[in-house]
Amino acid sequence: MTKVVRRHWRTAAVCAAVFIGIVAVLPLVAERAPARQIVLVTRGMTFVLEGQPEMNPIVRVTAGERVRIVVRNETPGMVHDFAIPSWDVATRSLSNGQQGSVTFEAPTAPGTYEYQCRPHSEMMRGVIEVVAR
Ligand SMILES: [Cu+2]
Repeated sequence: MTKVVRRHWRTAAVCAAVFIGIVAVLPLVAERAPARQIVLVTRGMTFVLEGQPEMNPIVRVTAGERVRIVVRNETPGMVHDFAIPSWDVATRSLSNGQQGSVTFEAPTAPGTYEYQCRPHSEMMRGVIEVVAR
């Protein structure tokens, strides 16, 4: 083989390797669609959306949407968590200054679901509203 032909073979092999690599990785990337992030912080014995005043707000998500809810405990001296009992998701217990998260795919049908802090479920509770696309 001449030098030129050998170089072409090497280029073709590199291209093939890159192509196979892309094809192999694409399904993984597609499965991990980025989740929209919603940040809740605790204020005393309530939840608020970061930067907003409303206590225990309605958290709106779109049907089928992939969502990550990050919860940060900003209540000195209190342990909180965040759970959506009917979906069986919950953070671990969070001390002041700690944060946890839950990631989920919202149901495809509109509806309302309760969220709560399990240790203080009488005061720290609200609704996740799944709205139609
Ligand atoms: Cu709590």
